[in-house]
Amino acid sequence: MAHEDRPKSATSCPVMRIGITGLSGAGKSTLITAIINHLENARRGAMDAQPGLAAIRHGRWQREYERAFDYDHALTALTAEPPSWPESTRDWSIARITLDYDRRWYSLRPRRRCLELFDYPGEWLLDLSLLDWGFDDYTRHWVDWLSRSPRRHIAPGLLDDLAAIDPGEPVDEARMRELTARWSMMLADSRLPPHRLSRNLPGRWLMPGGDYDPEAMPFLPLPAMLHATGQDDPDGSWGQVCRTHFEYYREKIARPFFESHFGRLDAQVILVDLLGALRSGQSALADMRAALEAILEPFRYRSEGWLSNLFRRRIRRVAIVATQIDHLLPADQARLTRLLDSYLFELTQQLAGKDIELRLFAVSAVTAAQPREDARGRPMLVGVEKSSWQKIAFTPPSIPEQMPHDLNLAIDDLPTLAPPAGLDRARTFPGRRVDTLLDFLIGEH
Ligand SMILES: Nc1nc2c(ncn2[C@@H]2O[C@H](COP(=O)(O)OP(=O)(O)OP(=O)(O)O)[C@@H](O)[C@H]2O)c(=O)[nH]1
Ligand SMILES: [Mg+2]
Repeated sequence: MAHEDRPKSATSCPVMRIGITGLSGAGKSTLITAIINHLENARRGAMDAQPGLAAIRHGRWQREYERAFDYDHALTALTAEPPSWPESTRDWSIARITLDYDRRWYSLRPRRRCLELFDYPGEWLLDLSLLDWGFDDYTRHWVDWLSRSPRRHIAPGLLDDLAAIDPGEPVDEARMRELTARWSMMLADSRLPPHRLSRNLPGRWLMPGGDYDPEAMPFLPLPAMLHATGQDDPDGSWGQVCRTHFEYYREKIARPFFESHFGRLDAQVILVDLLGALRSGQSALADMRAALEAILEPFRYRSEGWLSNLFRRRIRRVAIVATQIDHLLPADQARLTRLLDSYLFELTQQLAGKDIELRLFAVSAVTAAQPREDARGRPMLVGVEKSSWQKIAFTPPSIPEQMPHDLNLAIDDLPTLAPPAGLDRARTFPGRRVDTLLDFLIGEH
């Protein structure tokens, strides 16, 4: 592992910091909880199958830090009777774990390392795309997205109403409030089933975090600006206000987040709800892939822009991880990895040979469904339904190994499950491939 020149923490322990992100509900908090649980149970063989992790003797979660990831809360929820999933999180936090290693007496490798898992909303990561945009680019993208299905149908008339605004006219506050309310609704509906679209910019509109209020400085795309003659819009006009607010958002909200956090990441994990996107079909799959391409753009081009420099300063490993695969039969879980591979083939091709290692994974952080056979010997899954707490048996849809080139693939709906009963902090949570993912991120090879 080439981490020897890492910064040290206050306790002089070399730090490895890994970003963990994914859109709301992708499974970040549950995966971080499962990772800490695996590391805490190192002594009990939680990671014995991974030679790269074999030297880890002990992992200890650190509670007493500012903005510490709330492992206590997640454990309380998962191990309660009946168990529930960790509550949804709305801001960033960091899980700090000290790792003690078994070393031979002559080994020069550190005997202790600090692992930091930086949990932040994937919605914010999507704002990467708009850092290079002017307000006209922002408008142009939204005109394109809103004029196509399914967004055209999610917000009927919204594009026309925005296009009818004369950027030179003074802002009408009531009209602004009405349109921003429709805008928020369009973003929320785009994100939710049945659409499950990913590129719902600006990212903090739906997921503001602690220090941003979208209503305080609202901005909307103004299609009429794209045909304007180029003269400056007067103060207080739609054009001037929306442009100023957009630039404020880009410079004072989005950019500082990347500047203060990204230069310090050694690796980045991006969780994707591939099963969710498959339930919604072609447009959700296309939008999610476009979002991933936009996010990984800084790695694709060897440009000297600040963004590329910032990202490539440290980040060497990127994992794209399909989550919640316990909703599938074991044979389909393996096929899902190949499907992910086929889905993201072009992206992995583009990044091959660049100075990052991109790897795809399909994991279940906490397996909630158990494989069984029905009376005729056919495989099925049993689990407990999340809202009704009823025990259910279901036959999940089978998964093909290849993604059709036009992404025209959809699977049937799947039930949402409650966590399994009987989880205990002192034993490894049942999961799939959490250890393989960890090995890729921090393993010593
Ligand atoms: N079956 C199963 N469901 C999971 C698993 N991980 C997450 N889920 C489901 O996904 C939901 C969201 O998981 P979280 O871990 O809270 O996801 P998150 O990305 O932290 O979500 P936010 O904090 O809202 O952004 C949970 O409430 C569960 O319903 C898993 O490993 N197996
Ligand atoms: Mg969370």
